[in-house]
Amino acid sequence: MDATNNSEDIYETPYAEIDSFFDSAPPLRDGTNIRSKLKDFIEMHSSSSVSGSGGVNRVVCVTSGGTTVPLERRCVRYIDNFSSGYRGAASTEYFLKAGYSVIFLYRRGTCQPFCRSLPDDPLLECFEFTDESNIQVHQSHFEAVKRALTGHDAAVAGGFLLKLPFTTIFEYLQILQLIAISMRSLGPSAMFYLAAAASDFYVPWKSMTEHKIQSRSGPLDMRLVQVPKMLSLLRKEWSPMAFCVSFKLETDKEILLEKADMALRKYKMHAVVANELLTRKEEVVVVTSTGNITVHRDKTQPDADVECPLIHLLVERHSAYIKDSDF
Ligand code: PAZ
Repeated sequence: MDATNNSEDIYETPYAEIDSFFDSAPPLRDGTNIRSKLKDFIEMHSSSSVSGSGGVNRVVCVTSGGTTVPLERRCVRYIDNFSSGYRGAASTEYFLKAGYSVIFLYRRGTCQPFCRSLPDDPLLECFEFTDESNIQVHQSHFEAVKRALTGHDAAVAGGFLLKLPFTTIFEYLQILQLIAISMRSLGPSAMFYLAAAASDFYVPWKSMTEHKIQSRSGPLDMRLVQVPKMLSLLRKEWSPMAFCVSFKLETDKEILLEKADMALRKYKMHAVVANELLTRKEEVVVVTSTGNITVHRDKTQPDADVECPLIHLLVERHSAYIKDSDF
């Protein structure tokens, strides 16, 4: 079952609802470690020691994959959604290529940057024993493995890629808040690219049962509460100077652009990327206050991604935004 919903767009989210979401969320595991990694990463890019350019580096937070909604505190069952994380992983690679540093906030187990062309079970399918002391890469997967290792190592070792995993909607929003607050100091050089499929409904921690729900009690009757919309808060308080791109997914083509346009205006996004479930790898529409731009994958190239022209366009828009900002 997918907890994604679209009835959000009409009313401004009261801050009390947001406070209540964070106050009642389970404490973030590993919060101290995440804060410290973020601090180091942002410090490095504020002083530009990585690029040596002397200015502030461009940093984008890419969110990727779907959030889960636990139904029990000792979670056996949860609600999930379809997102594979392909968009986020591919986009991360193109942002890195464009000279950005990336904070990749991803769902555990979903698609990773530089690993998109590996088979489903890379360990078992890419490697073979040659003798007792040697493991070798199969020739057929050599290029894919080389690309994954070199691309990933260069990005992480060079300090251009920070990967932070999440599973639940609680973790996702808690970490997003930490990232956004720490990116505030980057001013307009910061970008948010919110491609994760975040749940719209959840079970508040305080009303969640501790133990596994028992089937003997008959049909399950459970009330899900709406997840408060955090985008306004991100724009107004967490990182007000950042360039913000959110995504809108629909299955009904008729309402897609209208919903994207509503999100653009309501949350004061700089762009909303509208996509349909079935065609999301072929085409997206970038909705902005100055008009809509349809972006296609280059169909003459079998391996071309729609993310390539999409990131190119967004980088251009971000450059114009930085230029226009008095910073
Ligand atoms: O993760 P994926 O590559 O399978 O799909 C990408 C996507 C459809 C989740 C993304 O493009 C998107 O639209 N995210 C926002 C979904 C929403 O909450 O409307």
